[in-house]
Amino acid sequence: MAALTFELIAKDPGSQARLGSLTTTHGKIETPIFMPVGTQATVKAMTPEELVEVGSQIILANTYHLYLRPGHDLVARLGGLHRFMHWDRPILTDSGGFQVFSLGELRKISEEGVQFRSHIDGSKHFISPEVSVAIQEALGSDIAMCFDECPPYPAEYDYVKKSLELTTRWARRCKEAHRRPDQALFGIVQGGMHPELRRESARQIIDIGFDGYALGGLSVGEEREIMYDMMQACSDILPESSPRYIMGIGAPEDLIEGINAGFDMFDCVMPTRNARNGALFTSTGRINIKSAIFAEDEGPIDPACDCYVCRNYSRAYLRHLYRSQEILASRLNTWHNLHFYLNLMGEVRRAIAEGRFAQFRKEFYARRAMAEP
Ligand code: PRF
Ligand code: ZN
Repeated sequence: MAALTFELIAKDPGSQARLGSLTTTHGKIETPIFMPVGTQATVKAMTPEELVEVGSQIILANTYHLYLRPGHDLVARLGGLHRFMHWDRPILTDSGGFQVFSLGELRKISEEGVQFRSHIDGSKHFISPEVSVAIQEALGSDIAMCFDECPPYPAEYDYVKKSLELTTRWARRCKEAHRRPDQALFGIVQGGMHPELRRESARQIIDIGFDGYALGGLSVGEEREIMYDMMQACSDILPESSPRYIMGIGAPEDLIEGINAGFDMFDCVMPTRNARNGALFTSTGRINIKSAIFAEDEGPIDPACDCYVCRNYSRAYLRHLYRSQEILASRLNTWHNLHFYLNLMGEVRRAIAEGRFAQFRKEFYARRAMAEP
């Protein structure tokens, strides 16, 4: 059995949006899909049962963090990541590339790999494409990602060109090092904010051949329009028969634009991190629950939401919990935000299945009084 199969179920007539079904070792997921981020083998504030309750089908975990603590060998000895964290559905692991590059001063890049110091205790480490693959195999995720270099923004054309070529050489090494027949491996397209470099990177990564393709290096400080242009630059080059993933994206409107450009998978800390800061998503836009205007508001976060939180708690109570720094504030806010994201993906899938995604996208912006990009 292949580690991964992707079935294209429908294509929207008025856009590039696709409806698909992705089968992994730990089961099937429907696409387009949002993957909640569980960096440390936990989606902060939620049990796995609660993640299922809000509609999660697949989650993301991070190689860098789990390598440093508790260690991938320990996780392997305890039966792998699924068993360790009590999550028996699909898991995608990011390769550590992006996380290591975010360390700034603490890292050094060479052809061989990246040397860095731990953000936890300052100890010295080295991750190469081979090491990243070995860690992800030990963790036992369903989908592993290639080890890539995410160039900073802004960056010079020549730097970005050299960087994408390094990412290609690393991708080849990842594919050669990858052994687990029950784990899929995705390639990552880089190329900064230059459409021709994006296309060049995409061609090189496709040439090597992977189970799926991701866009890295987006949402690193560039304007939204530029990010959307990069999605468009790659979408007609990527093979139609493979799943396409945009890494670390984004706000609800970024997901809509990614789907509109033909992408299938997304992940971002935004719903979970924002929740812990009191920023909540609604069908008409974002609110901050700490605002005084909610002090005596008996209504739910979003009258259009049917989640457990919106059915049972008022804005006034949630504001009180947040201001009192109660643990329940993080739990309930995360619950609602994840439900919001996953429900949005469900609505998107229904719209594509019925051939009305273009109309859905228009209404999405109209509800928020936002201009369409
Ligand atoms: N590479 C990897 N993971 C990532 C990114 C990347 O470029 C991004 C950029 N948005 C998020 N996560 N490996
Ligand atoms: Zn809700």
